[in-house]
Amino acid sequence: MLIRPSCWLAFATNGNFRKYSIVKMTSNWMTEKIKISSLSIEDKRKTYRSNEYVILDKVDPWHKYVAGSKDIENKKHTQEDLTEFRKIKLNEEKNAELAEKVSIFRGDITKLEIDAIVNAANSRLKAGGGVDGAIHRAAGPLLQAECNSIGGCPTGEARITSGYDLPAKHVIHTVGPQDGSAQKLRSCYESCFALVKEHQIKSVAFPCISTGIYGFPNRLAAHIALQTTRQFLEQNTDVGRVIFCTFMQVDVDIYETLLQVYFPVHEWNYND
Ligand code: AR6
Repeated sequence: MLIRPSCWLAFATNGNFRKYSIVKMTSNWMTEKIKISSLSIEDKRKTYRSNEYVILDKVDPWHKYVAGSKDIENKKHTQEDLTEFRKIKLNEEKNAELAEKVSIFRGDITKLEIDAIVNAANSRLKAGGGVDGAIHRAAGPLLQAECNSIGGCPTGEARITSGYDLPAKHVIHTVGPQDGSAQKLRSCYESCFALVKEHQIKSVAFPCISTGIYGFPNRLAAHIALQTTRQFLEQNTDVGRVIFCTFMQVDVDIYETLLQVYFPVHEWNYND
């Protein structure tokens, strides 16, 4: 029987047991990681901390989302949006295929039952606030134990762990910039996609990295997310779904506007 991780945390309050319990936490996360990866989906669902989870089929692909939203075409991009958009060149032949692969999901990223969710972490990989705090609470203490074994992550890079009690199999931790650097935020998305490719992840969800506590401008952050995603999906056909998880109304509006530009569902696009 696997002893619940909370027992080890309780033991850690006693000085004599501290070292012993940390060793146990380390072996615990390794054991649990292996165990989770071998569970059937039915058994894995019994380990989730919350009964509310969202399966991938319940997240509409972008072309369906557009068809089902009455006023979405009233959300117009600006001239500045087009200037930013024209920094990348689309392979227009991929428009229809890619409009089935990207999605907007509004809500709590910890509910998604997918291959990987991305965490907007800090460079020490210590549970913080915002989406990071939500992910650690939903995954349980073994997530922190595995993060501790990694040690840290520089800004603009990414590290992967198991998802433990989350519905997501993996968590990809990336550290967004605190200084407004667009280059470093781009590097976050590219580093996450490098791990997606390396680990053969088929579905991944991103929160709006750096736009909360780290204060990055929401609109430019969305351009960077969409540019890197478009470029990755054009080159990597194995990945089936990329979900943009929006939590604030401001981001819902921005993503609904800009996805129409980067992932056009019409015959034409804004480079014409
Ligand atoms: N699901 C999806 N998105 C969420 C959730 C959630 N449960 N909770 C918040 N967001 P932030 P950052 C959105 O501040 O700016 C932590 O302390 C939120 O509305 O979480 O990269 C870390 O440890 C916003 O749109 O991340 C770091 O120290 C987005 O997630 C620092 O915050 C990102 O906001 C990282 O700051």
